[in-house]
Amino acid sequence: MDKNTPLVGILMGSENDLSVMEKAMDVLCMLGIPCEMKISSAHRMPELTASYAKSARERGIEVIIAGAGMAAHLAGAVAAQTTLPVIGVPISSGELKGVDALYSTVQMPAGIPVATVAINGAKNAGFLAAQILSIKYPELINRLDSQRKEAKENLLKKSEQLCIGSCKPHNP
Ligand code: RP5
Repeated sequence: MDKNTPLVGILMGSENDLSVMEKAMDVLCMLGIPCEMKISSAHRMPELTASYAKSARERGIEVIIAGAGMAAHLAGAVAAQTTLPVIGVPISSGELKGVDALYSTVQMPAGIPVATVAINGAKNAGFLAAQILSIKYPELINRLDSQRKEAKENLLKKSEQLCIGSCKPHNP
């Protein structure tokens, strides 16, 4: 894996999506996976979105994560232009709080899939991208396993603390 060549392209429809989408980048950085982030609106920048998707594979990108809110067509528009795996992140914004974006992102026609995560599920988009890449880059398998082990240990610690708390004598 060349640290200077992004393997994952993270796209978002607006700068207002950044606080959600940067969580995908955080996960990829934690796992040592080079990535790039760009704003590319399916509606406001349709030509740029298409050219990014069309040229992604030849630039070395292996997975694309695309997040957008409201009438969220970004992930689908990207998937229409590439056979790279595309992970869609519906973002909560506007009156419908992401349900509109979820439906727009997940309901793709047969043959043009978008692997859709939960509303604001950018962290899982990062993990899913890493798991896809682990097929080709086996060094990621240990990193993913360690991350799960760490998450489990953190939960066990929290669980022990809960038990101590609830076992305190009750003084009315
Ligand atoms: C989508 O519409 C963007 O992804 C964003 O989530 C939503 C609203 O965009 P802004 O008006 O905040 O730029 O295209």
